[in-house]
Amino acid sequence: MFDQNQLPFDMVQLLDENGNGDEEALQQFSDEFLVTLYKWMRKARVIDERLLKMQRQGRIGTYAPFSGQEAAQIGSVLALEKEDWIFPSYREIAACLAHGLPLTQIFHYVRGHVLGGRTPEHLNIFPIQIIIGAQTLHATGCAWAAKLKGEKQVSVCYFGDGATSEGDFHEAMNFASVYQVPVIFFCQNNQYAISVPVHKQTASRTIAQKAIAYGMKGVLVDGNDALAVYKTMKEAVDSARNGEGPMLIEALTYRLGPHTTSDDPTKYRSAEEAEQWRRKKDPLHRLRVLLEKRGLWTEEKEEAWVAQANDEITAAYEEAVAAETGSIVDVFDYVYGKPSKLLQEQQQEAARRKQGKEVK
Ligand SMILES: Cc1ncc(C[n+]2csc(CCOP(=O)(O)OP(=O)(O)O)c2C)c(N)n1
Ligand SMILES: [Mg+2]
Repeated sequence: MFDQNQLPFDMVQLLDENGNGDEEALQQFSDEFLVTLYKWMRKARVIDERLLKMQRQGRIGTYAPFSGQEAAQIGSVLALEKEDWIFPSYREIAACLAHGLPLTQIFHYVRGHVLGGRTPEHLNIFPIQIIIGAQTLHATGCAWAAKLKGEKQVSVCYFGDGATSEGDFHEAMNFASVYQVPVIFFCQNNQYAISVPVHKQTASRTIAQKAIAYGMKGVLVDGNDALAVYKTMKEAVDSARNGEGPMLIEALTYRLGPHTTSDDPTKYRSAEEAEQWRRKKDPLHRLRVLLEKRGLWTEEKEEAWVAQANDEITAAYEEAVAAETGSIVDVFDYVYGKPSKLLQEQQQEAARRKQGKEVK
């Protein structure tokens, strides 16, 4: 039988589960950077927990929690330049925020407001993708455009382990490598696609090794180690920016919560399994230990950071609630740059019905 263990895919890790690592390797990260990284991750955790509660209170719609995946998202996004494009799925709320998306936008999105699908003009963040894997093609196209125009922007698509079974993923990988476009395929392998565990998703030992077939570099990184993720992503982005083509990164992580607020994970995995990850491999814990060793963390600071995050959440929520409710007539404006004749007719009909008070 083919022995996949021969393939060169050791996991990149700088900080182990207890916050220890090679001192020399850790010296490359400044105190300021470590605090920024940790504060973002802490804030992301608070936001995720609040959003989950708000869904239970009926304040927002269906929500896909990302707790456990903060290091993968924040670590990777902080390695980008503001001009770089990101193509998120519904799971990457933390990545979107750290790349500049205002929290109010997230509230618009989870409250089903039309504004939630529109990124403010100056931000290079694609709308949140629900169709599994589709954004891999959009990112590849965007990166190809940058290459043709001679621009230096890199495109990063975020997707899950389940997305690697979609044709879109393979088409995007193939095209990106043939045309050597500056795109990074960043897979958050959180080990489940709803109820399907990763060993039922693929027979490959790693997702990273799928890169070999397309003639591109693949790297497996500990997705709960924010420093390893940052370093891996920085190298990938620098090389793509220098014209050295695409890369596939597999960040091995774990979704601590349900797939979405409509899911009950106890139906397909043991509570014990999730608890083990929460207790032993929490991405925040190991970074906090490092910060503490450097004298950068105290309980008071933590409390202040959490309080600040909570205030921001309350303010963003209130701003979103105060926004004028959209009308059914508006949604047609945001489908294409120039609306088709059919859409125009539908919009006119919606306007007529609205006048007749048949719709809102
Ligand atoms: C093309 C397509 N097929 C099926 C679905 C239904 N669906 C929503 S989420 C999901 C699982 C995706 O798992 P993964 O790619 O691992 O991402 P994760 O949710 O774990 O972040 C599926 C099958 C969909 N949204 N799009
Ligand atoms: Mg998954």
